[in-house]
Amino acid sequence: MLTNNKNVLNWVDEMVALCKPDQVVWIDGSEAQLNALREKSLASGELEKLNEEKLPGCYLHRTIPNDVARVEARTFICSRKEEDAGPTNNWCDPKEMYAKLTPMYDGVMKGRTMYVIPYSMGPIGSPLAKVGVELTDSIYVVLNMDIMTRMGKDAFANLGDTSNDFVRGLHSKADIDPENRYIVHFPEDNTIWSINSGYGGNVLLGKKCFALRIASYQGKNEGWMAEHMLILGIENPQGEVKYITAAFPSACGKTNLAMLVPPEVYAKQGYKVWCVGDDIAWLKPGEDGRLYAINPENGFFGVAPGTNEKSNPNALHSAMRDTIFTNVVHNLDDNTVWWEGLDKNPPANAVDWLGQPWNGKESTEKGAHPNSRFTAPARNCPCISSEFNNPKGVPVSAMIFGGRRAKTAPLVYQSFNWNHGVFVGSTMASETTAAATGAVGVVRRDPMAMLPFCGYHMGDYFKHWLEMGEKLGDKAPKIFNVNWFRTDDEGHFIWPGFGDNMRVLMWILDRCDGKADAVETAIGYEPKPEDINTDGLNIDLDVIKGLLNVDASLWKEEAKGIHEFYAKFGDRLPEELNKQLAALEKRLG
Ligand code: OXD
Ligand code: MN
Repeated sequence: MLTNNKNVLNWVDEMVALCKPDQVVWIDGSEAQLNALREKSLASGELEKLNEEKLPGCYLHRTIPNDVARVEARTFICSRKEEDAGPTNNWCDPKEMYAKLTPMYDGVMKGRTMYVIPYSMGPIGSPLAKVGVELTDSIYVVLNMDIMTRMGKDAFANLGDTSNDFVRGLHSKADIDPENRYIVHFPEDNTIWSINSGYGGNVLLGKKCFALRIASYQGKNEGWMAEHMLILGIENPQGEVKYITAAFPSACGKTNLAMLVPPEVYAKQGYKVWCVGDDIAWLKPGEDGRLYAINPENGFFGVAPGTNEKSNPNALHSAMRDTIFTNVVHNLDDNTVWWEGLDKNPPANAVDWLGQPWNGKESTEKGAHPNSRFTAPARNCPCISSEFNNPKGVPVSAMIFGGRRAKTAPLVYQSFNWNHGVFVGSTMASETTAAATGAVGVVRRDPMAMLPFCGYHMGDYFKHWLEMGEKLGDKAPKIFNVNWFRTDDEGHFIWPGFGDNMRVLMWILDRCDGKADAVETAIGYEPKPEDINTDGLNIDLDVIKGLLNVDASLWKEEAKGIHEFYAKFGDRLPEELNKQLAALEKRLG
């Protein structure tokens, strides 16, 4: 036992009595203990050791084929009142849910070991950090939590002997039965129960379950925010760093933006980009009244396919050591890994994510699962920020929302003020692309990219955003919207994206510093086309003008869609957002 905290000890005792493991092992986080667990998982086949020279400290894991992604349909927010979960979450009465799941956990760890994982989300000792304890029967979970969180006895030291402020996470792989898979949150009890999955997002309970769903609820009650946002810093040639956070729905390149490589025009002047986080930000007003952000995580749980030297060299290098790969291709020739989009040279002598022999030169099947992952320590990232472990966090100058829109949203615009920015975030959306099944161009709304991750009623969540703006006053970050995905008539992307997105970020920072002009449009402030730096790009001013064009007829359609979407929230939608929508319609004429 690593703690004298009675709240922890009593709860662990209760869960042990329920799950009836053969053994209970407290995870202190020492290398000796972790090494013993690695050895054990190699012996059982749960992990395979990769080439120590090419990929030192790296392992491969395969999940079972029905367990490869988060399961939104089986994810629940069990608040006592149904209306507190809101219309965008699955809800069940907590008593009913405990009654349903308790028999499933009863004796589930017989013949197994229960690992007790203490961990901190955020730098240990930071006023913004929080403690969690995850109980699990999976070594894969222990080893991933070691990368993704600050795990081990120091997390308990920070909790102290009497605090009850820790998140209770209970996970069992059970039989990995998809019919009985549940990812359940009891926000009022600080509790998460996950059963019948072994896949990252469902079982690394510090990540989406705690750091977003439970934390968003805590943040509302405690005056801070848990957001699905990357955090990056841009350093100018004088060595000053300004920080930006950004929320995008999945498949919009969040990890790539977080680790952006500056284009030549900025690199040669001495600009640098630093990554603080690629997925989650916890934000709280600091002593000076500005909003400060920490990344509660300690690693990256990144999507492997499409990650390569060009799209994201920093992520690739992060995953070259001490990394766990899940559901990628195993190259048997040199005992390394491969995935679609890594390079143009798939291995012929390989095993695919299903564990079957796979010849990448001949097979028409994908070798890696599209949602295959790398779990890599943040410390490996070549552009990790020197402030990554700063307990105070970093001051945020700008917040960005974005999505994939073919025609509607311009390359970038600034909201008129905080409340208008909350409106912009609340209407965030992406269009389905030809790559997805179903109709093309269907708008899927994902407010603040939090739709699957908000642990309470989204109407109340918008209200919380508005209240944070009131508290921050003129110290609030400026809010922007970007769209890297405008297409021409042939459906080709117009904007080059990737590192060149920095050109847009620079306008954003210039606006924050009062250094750039703007043009007022119906939807917000836009750059003058000549204020987007195109040095070294083969793009003329007319193209930039096109990228900034606001088509009033499309926006009138958009406003209709927003009305429909807002109707879901009933009277919990803050009146301010209705006012913002009406004002937009008025400006559109
Ligand atoms: C993730 C997600 O895995 O947002 O980060 O789905
Ligand atoms: Mn995410």
